[in-house]
Amino acid sequence: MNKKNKILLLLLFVGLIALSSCSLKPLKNIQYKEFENMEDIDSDLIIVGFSQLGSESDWRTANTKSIQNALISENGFSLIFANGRQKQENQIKDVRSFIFQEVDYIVIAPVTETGWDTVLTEARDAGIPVVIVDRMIDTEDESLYAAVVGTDKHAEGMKAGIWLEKHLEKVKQASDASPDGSGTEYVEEDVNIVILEGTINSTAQIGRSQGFDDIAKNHENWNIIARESGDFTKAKGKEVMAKYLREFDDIDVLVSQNDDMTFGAIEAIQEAGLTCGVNGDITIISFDAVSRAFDMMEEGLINVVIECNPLQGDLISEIIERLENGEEVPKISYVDGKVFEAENASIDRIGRSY
Ligand code: GZL
Repeated sequence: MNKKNKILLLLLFVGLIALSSCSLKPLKNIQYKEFENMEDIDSDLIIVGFSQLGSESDWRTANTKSIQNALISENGFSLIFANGRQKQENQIKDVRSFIFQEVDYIVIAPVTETGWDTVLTEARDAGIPVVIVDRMIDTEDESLYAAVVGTDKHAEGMKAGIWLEKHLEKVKQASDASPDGSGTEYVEEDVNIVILEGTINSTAQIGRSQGFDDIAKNHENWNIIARESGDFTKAKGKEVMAKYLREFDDIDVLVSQNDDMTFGAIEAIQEAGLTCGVNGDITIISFDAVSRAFDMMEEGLINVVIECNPLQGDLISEIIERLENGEEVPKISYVDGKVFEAENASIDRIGRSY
């Protein structure tokens, strides 16, 4: 079916939805590009259906903007966006809607790793290439996707563990050189760690947990006394941290797998009458590096943030163009991230776009 007919079908589909809106529940969260008239439709546009997993965090907002800003008509694209609201069943419906509309490509940020084989087999059988972004899917069948664009979550978890090793070494050196000159023997005290995990079975939760654990297992005095999901949201992060603070009276370190959960945890810590961050009661390691996290590092409330770069739109656009031209593309492409510490936050944030 040529592009013109595809777009006619799309308009017919939209028209049917509009006419039947009184009876059918409109396909929620599906935003259609409005075409004034046929002349507005450039039949050479590459039509992309984008199933975003949700809008749960500042990181997700930046990721969505990056992709929407890259897949624009000036760059040769027509984007259909769907927000899955952090539910796999919504994303599966959205992907099926894209298949029905015979889009040219499907881009999906899968909320969790498992349960995608059936719907992605339907996409493959319909001849629609799929680009997985941000998080990964767990499948034996690599033919279900043409490419993956994301970040190395296991490496991010290891960076957090390595930072904590260095931080504790600095504390030890400061203790050994204690001002009273007594050369107090630094006792390898127990380091009590609590973890706020992201959405369970998401690549970010799996990778960051395994990466941190791979470092923690080398330290007998590191005690991970609690780990529970805050589902990457501020509200749930605050709720779980408040529970930790009720259960434990000696938390030394919080490892929070995204900044939004960290923001909630900081509120819980302060409401419990404790301090956090640089020279605080509780050392905080966070992930993402969104703008508000830099604000909090500048206030000394967060010690370190492990960056997970959400700006993936340009790379996705480039990969789709190469696929469209029949070129080979890497199966997995990672965007790099850095480690930002409170002491350097004011300088490091200069020029950042999110
Ligand atoms: C990481 C991404 C995570 C972010 C969270 O790649 O999947 O999801 O760390 C977001 O902020 O909710």
